[in-house]
Amino acid sequence: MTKFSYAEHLADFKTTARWLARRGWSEAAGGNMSIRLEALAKLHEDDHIELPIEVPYIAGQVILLTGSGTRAREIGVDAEPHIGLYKIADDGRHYGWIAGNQNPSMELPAHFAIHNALEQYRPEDKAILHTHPASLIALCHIPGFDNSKTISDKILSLQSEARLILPEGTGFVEHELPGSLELGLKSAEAVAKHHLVLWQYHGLLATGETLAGAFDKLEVFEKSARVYWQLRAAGIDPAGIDEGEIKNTLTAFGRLARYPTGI
Ligand code: 2HA
Ligand code: ZN
Repeated sequence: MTKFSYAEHLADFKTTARWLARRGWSEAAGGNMSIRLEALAKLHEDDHIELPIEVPYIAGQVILLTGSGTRAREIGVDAEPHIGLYKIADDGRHYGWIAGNQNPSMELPAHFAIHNALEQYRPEDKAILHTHPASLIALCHIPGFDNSKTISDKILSLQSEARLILPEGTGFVEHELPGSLELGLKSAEAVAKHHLVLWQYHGLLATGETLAGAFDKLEVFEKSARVYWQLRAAGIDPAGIDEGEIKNTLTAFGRLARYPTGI
């Protein structure tokens, strides 16, 4: 196996995976992660695998992506054998494996489509994290919790700082086949506005400047969902913090412009 060394990024994978496993959010081989890196000079010529989509914004860039069947609890011990390095061809329609793990996550189409959108809309976000947190998946089974606004308003109004960290709320994608191009394309559309995207009945996708940064947002959202379930278990259907108060808080921190208005 060709060796590669991106110590800083491997450390980000390792630490994040350790915490995903510790929190029970990536059971078995659930979840996957990737980091996009700037183009490197002439890394490889063998970028001939055809992509089901065009990703012109990340043409020539390289992506570190977790391998298929890799477990967070193992990546958290030794990241390198579980992560592959891929290069997007200059035509944005092909890619090739360069080094490391050679069997990419089934969510490769989603990761590539989302990196393409991030490069366009939020280029500072280089990391994508997908995982399966129970409190968030459970929300998808509540009647009416099938859109971005309802879920964001109900869940992020339960704790004073949740909306402050996630002013845009969460994006939402209805159930699609895991690993499908549709899931990737709808997620790519959602990340234009959101750092988080809830995949109905499946899990969460988070973006950040680093995996640790994406994990922060996931952690805040999941905490609020747990508060929600604790209240429901106590027989309370919480109204949440008043919207005026939420807007005051966002105003005080200069983030009101990121709060969506209307539907
Ligand atoms: O099992 O999480 O979405 C890997 C996944 C696919
Ligand atoms: Zn998944």
